[in-house]
Amino acid sequence: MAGEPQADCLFCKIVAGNIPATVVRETETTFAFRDINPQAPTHVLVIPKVHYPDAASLAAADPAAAADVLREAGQIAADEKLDDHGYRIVFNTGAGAGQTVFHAHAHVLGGRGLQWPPG
Ligand code: DGP
Repeated sequence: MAGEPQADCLFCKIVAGNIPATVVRETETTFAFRDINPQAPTHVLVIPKVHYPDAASLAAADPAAAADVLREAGQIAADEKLDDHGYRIVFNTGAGAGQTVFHAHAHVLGGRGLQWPPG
């Protein structure tokens, strides 16, 4: 069923504690952990505990959970003191845009200068 944990989803397994991760924050609806392949000094992934394949489908089905992900991203940026120099929240959507894990997730990136446009 939409939103339910998927047996073959890496991030559902991380939420369930079946795959270890360096946890940054957890709320009733979200889970945040450090990216295994960091692209910046701070690189945290914020995911909803419910399973949707990308951010747009999450927002359409469960706007409150999508808002929770964004709020957590902002809180992590503040906790990691990224506000002074700016940071980026990225939702890669679709394989052509670099999405490799099809469970909605926000990348929170900061701690270095970030170029625009991104590659
Ligand atoms: P994306 O390419 O936007 O789908 O981002 C997926 C991210 O997930 C990518 O930056 C690497 C990260 N990742 C993949 N496998 C693992 C894992 O097992 N643990 C952690 N912490 N991160 C992972």
